[in-house]
Amino acid sequence: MSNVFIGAKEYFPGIGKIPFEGRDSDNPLAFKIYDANKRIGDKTMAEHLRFAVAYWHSFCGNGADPFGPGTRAYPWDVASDPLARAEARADAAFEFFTKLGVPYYCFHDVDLAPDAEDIGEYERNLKHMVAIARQRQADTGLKLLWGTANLFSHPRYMNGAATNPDFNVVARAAVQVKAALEATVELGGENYVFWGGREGYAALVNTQMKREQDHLARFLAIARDYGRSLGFSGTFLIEPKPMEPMKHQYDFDSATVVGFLRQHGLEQDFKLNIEANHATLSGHSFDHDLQVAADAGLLGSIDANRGNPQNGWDTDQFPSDLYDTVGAMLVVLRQGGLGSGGLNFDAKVRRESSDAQDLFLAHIGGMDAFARGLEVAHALIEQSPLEQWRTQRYASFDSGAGAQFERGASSLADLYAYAAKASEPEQRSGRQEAYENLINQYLLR
Ligand code: XLS
Ligand code: NI
Ligand code: NI
Repeated sequence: MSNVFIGAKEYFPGIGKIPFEGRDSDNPLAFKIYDANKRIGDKTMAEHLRFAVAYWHSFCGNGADPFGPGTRAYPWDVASDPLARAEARADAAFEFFTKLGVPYYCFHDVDLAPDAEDIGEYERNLKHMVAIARQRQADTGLKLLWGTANLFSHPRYMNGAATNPDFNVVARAAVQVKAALEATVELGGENYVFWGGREGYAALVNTQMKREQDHLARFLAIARDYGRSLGFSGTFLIEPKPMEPMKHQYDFDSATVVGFLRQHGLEQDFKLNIEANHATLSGHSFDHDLQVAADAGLLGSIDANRGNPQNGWDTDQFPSDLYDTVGAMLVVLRQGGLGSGGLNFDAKVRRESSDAQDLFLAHIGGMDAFARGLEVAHALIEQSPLEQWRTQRYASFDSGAGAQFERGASSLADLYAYAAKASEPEQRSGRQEAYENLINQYLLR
């Protein structure tokens, strides 16, 4: 076992670099499917999947829920000085990233550095921690998939950040976005995320919805301009979520955000970061929201997790359902990959999972689940009749009157004339069961 650790202290003793051991291994601390350098088509698994670890769930969240405190006492959370705790947390985080073997991580400003109401102190804390993270990135080769600002935890944001009815709060939110953009640029972040947790309403009766949404668009535009002025050439990402914490959130789902971006002329700089559990919260499936974003040319990145069919909230569990990961990777492969995006595990171990090892097991499982999704989706596209079946289903639009209609060259009267000459259309089965059987057949191969 190699002793990979970063700072003065090892935070995950007894756990070395996670190896790939293949499907026959029973070692819980080994990958069974994810083999970073294995080629799938024209790219390696690592290049396709671009995994990232979420700083907040993995190093800040300790299992607390509305009914009780945390269940995990973290060894990096002991110093009385908040900056010293942040430094220890960064050591633990980079040790974890390295041992796990992921290329990327993601953070909110206040995951990395202690928050402060005094703006100068907040900025100093963040700059201090960014310098440390920059050094750790250089030491380990880790990269930043995206940075973001937490505009939902501090009580000042209870009525919203960019959509707050009070301009003073909107301006205060800009302090954090400016600092988080600077941090992201300083760390070479490839994307910058906006998740509007409080951008919505608790009650429509006290809300001017259009005004709030216009403010949001304006805020995003000036944040974009500031980022570009710093030389940020990456993608800005909006992460849809329909509700929780608010009763209604403006970035409801993919379709809503696509429309919003186009309405406000933001679609050149902004794409979507689709989170599985947010898609299901909005009443869609994960692959539905991915497909809507992809069809708009706006699928930028993925927050990989899953909900729980029995619960109505954002349980942020680690992805383990292979059917889900196959569905997601079909969309990703068909659009030619995630570009500068990646698969960020915006997921937390259960409150009941109290061993240090559980964090590794959770990520190993999630990485294997997506690696298998990748293998199966690739085989379905390249080897199975799936794509041919789908194309065949629309064959009547490939030539003749159907092609003319698709080109926009037919009138309603043309269609009438065509139908009047033809006989009653032949019944064509949708063959859903055949498609589902095909997926299972390839999953079992
Ligand atoms: C919460 C969101 C959040 C974003 C980043 O539900 O998923 O974690 O990904 O602010
Ligand atoms: Ni979430
Ligand atoms: Ni998320």
